[in-house]
Amino acid sequence: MRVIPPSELIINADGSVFHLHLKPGQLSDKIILVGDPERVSSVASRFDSIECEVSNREFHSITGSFQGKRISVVSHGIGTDNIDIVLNELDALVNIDFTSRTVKEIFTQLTLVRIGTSGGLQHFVPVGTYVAAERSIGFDGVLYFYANNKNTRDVAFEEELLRQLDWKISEIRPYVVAADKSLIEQITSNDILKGVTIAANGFYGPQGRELRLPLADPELNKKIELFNYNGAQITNFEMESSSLAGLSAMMGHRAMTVCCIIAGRVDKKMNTDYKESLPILIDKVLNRI
Ligand code: R1P
Repeated sequence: MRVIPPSELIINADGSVFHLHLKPGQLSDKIILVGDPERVSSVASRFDSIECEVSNREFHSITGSFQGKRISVVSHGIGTDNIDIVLNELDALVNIDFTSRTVKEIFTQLTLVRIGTSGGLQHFVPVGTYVAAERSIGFDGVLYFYANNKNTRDVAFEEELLRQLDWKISEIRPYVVAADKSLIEQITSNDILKGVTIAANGFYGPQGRELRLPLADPELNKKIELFNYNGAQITNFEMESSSLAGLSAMMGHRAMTVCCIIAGRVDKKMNTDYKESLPILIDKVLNRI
């Protein structure tokens, strides 16, 4: 059996995993992921009891009980690269024996729901809408570093995307992955739109925001708005759903992202009071997870 060396799986002196600072046993198999470390406290404020709370860098975690369900809420910061850290460490906490440094014989499946904020890319996705990423388009490259990533990707969708967007950024090939189907059914209802979400690898240029630096393809957002693949249109931009869905599928976990639209990128509108609409989404996910 392969023993994973200390340089590959870094365990802190107190027995916790390198970045998250969680120890095996402190994590529930039901996990809510949020970007903002402060949002962790907001989710946990609804818990009936708190079991543990740890914090390191942007990674803030609380495990507790909500109406009889043991739930962990973990912040991942911003970006698909952070998701690589969070997913690998969450998976290691349940599927690797920290003493023998070997993969456990019995697999533990995690259920992961990311609650995020997002920019709408269509008139039918106005500020205030809740959108679940049934499919994600990754502008990042995280998945490409793992073997057999093609098995989790929708290559036909990717080809159509490159064609319709007349993709000019040849150094990057966007990839397409699906969220866990059963989890999407469990979490969404008529109140949450099922959409196609782009996980951008940046907030400004990669989402078509031009401040001082000109864009490589100034027409990209317009083409994204017009894209249509068998009736599916691209609904929103955020920054994590692709690597979350892709890595989770490859590891055998159930994962999805649901976002509250706080900016209308087509209408050029912004809701700076979004902290008011997120609690409603948090309650829906807590009740349904
Ligand atoms: C950018 O401001 C951040 O907000 C969105 C993006 O995905 C990115 O993480 O989500 P969160 O509000 O969950 O962080």
